[in-house]
Amino acid sequence: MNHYPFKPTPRALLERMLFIRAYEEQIADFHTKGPFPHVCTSVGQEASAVGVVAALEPQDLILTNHRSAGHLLARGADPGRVLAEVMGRSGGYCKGKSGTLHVSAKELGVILTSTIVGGELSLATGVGLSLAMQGSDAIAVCFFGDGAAAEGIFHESLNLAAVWQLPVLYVCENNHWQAFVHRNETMLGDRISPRAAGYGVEGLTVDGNDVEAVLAAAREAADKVRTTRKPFLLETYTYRLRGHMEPNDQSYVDPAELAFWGPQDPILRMKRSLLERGLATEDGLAEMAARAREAMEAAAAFASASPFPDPAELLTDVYA
Ligand SMILES: Cc1ncc(C[n+]2csc(CCOP(=O)(O)OP(=O)(O)O)c2C)c(N)n1
Ligand SMILES: [Mg+2]
Repeated sequence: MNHYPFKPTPRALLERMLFIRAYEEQIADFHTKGPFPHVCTSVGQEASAVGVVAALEPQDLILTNHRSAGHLLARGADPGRVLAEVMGRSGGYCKGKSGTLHVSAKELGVILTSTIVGGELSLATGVGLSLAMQGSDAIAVCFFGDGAAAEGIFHESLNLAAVWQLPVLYVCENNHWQAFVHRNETMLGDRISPRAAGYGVEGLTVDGNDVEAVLAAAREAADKVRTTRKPFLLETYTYRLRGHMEPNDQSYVDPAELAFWGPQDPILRMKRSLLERGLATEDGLAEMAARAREAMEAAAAFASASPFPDPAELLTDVYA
């Protein structure tokens, strides 16, 4: 698979979502087999990652949160190296020193995973300032959750980006959950994007489970940020189909909610759409999914065979 850049045809969009899903399933599979690091998966949110990232240019910089694998893989990260990082192996993107919660892939412009909820928001504003000072044509893109949007740092980051006119595309993945707390307990109203108006920033909510709708909205938003050099708040309205982290636990989730969102799975929807439009066959879709699974088996073999970092490397690549 040619990881990056890719031409976002309808089939390629589905293929990349399947690739991410297969990666997350590989993580879940590891958890059924024995001790494995906790990982926050993004099952159900693949359209948000793929649609937004497909709208970006190679020079753009991405900051993300604890649910970052989809963003990395959408950008073309090698799943073996992402997995190796999760497992603390030297073959990982950060030589096994970051783990899942801090992984970055500088060569892909994915410069930060923040495990501090909302931390990516203020850092993205800082990256936007840096791009503005350099006169760059790149934009910064910041993925964060609905929970982060309830923090004070959201206000400070958007306000400053608006006042200083910084080229940042803020992408709120509103997945209905904030760890083990339903967003109904922490916010009134359904949407995050109307908050943008309070800062004089343009905001938009898109159906985050429709990958082509996300791509179209993200293109429009990214173009605006690129040309006006002002921030934009895009909300991808989606749903987290698994628990907060692996191993999966959804005992606290209302089964009726899961039953509603299950059929809204972005991969199911895109498959149906391709079949209806005659852009794929059932056999073709099965082959596509099988290729993704094979790629993940190879990734798992690579990561498992990768050695742990040499203790002599403990203090290299570390800022003090
Ligand atoms: C500052 C801070 N507070 C609390 C946590 C613990 N925590 C990790 S993820 C999370 C929920 C985040 O929810 P949201 O921003 O909606 O992101 P999602 O997990 O849904 O992608 C919390 C509270 C943390 N990592 N950082
Ligand atoms: Mg959330």
